[in-house]
Amino acid sequence: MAKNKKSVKKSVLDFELHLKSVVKNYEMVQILDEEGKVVNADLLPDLSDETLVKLFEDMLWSRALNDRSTILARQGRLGFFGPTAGQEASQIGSYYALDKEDILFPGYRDIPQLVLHGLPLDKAFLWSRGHVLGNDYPESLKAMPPQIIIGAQYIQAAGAGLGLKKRGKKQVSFTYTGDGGSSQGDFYEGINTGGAFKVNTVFFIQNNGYAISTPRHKQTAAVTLAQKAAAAGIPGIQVDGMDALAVYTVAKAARDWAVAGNGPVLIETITSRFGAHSMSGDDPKRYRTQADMDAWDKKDPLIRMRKFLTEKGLWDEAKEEAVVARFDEEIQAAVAQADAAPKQKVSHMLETMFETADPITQEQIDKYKEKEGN
Ligand SMILES: Cc1ncc(C[n+]2csc(CCOP(=O)(O)OP(=O)(O)O)c2C)c(N)n1
Repeated sequence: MAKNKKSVKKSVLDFELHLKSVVKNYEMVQILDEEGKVVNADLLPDLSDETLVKLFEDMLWSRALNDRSTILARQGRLGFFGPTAGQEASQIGSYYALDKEDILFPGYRDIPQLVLHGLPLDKAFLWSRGHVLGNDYPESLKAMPPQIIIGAQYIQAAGAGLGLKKRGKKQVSFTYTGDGGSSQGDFYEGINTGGAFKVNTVFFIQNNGYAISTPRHKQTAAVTLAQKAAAAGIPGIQVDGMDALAVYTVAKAARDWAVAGNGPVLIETITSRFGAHSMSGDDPKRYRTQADMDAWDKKDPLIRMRKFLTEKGLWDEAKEEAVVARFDEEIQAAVAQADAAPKQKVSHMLETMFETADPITQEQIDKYKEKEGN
């Protein structure tokens, strides 16, 4: 047998060194610190003052939506609601890097991005209530309904990314899962397929530290979630998920990379959800310490963006009061619109399941219609 010319160095078996080098390769990207000071001017995105202000306004809108939805859920006026407060930089910052023509595969917590992409807010409320009209999307909206099966959207996004690639489109599919989602088989299948076919996709993991009550360190032994990309042969990058400008910059670079035909990117945003997992009886105080929650409160994405804009002379308290009051009015109007939707009937649900009903479904539709008296 021919001898290897180069002998493998003994250090290859130094697994501790290996782990350390992996950590080194996945340094978290940050542009704004907690005080809103620019700590990495090289990466500062070239956004106009107008866009910076709009980005912050959309983050405030998302917080207002979270706060109003929390109240509505407590009143029993919503069905499922996954709180989003704390994740505004991760969600809105990333969304700003994407295009209206890109295809969104959201998870259940990604309602803000879905609404910004074009889902009327009253329909988002109807979706929450399990109403069939909540899935009745405008023709122009390039998005799937929010995925409840954690991780499943990764496979679908990879498939859509492959379609875009094969058609030579300058568009991407983009999708979000959580830290828990990154332990799912679907997650690995999605990024693996994406890497093998160099699809037009941007994959996000919003690492908010908990999968319901399971902390990130019990979820996986991986040092970072971004490094999971290595197994798929795609770039993985970790970004401060409380810093909207950093998330935007990384997401924009990833989109450019994918659109240029290089394949997908996996982005891990380090973030925190300030509220409960959902409104179905979860109490974070039972699995999070007060010190942990206080530390994350200081990293609030709204605080640093507000300070940054104020320092630039683009923002003040009066502006904030006015926009937040307007958002609350708009959100309440959308609730009223959802309340006015026709009461859901079983026949309606069955009728909207297939474009053309098969004979058995049709029989059921007819039976229900008779019962419902129409
Ligand atoms: C395949 C699957 N298993 C279990 C569940 C139940 N479940 C709903 S949310 C959730 C935790 C998800 O946590 P993570 O992915 O970190 O996302 P986050 O909710 O924190 O945004 C689980 C286990 C599910 N929806 N789908």
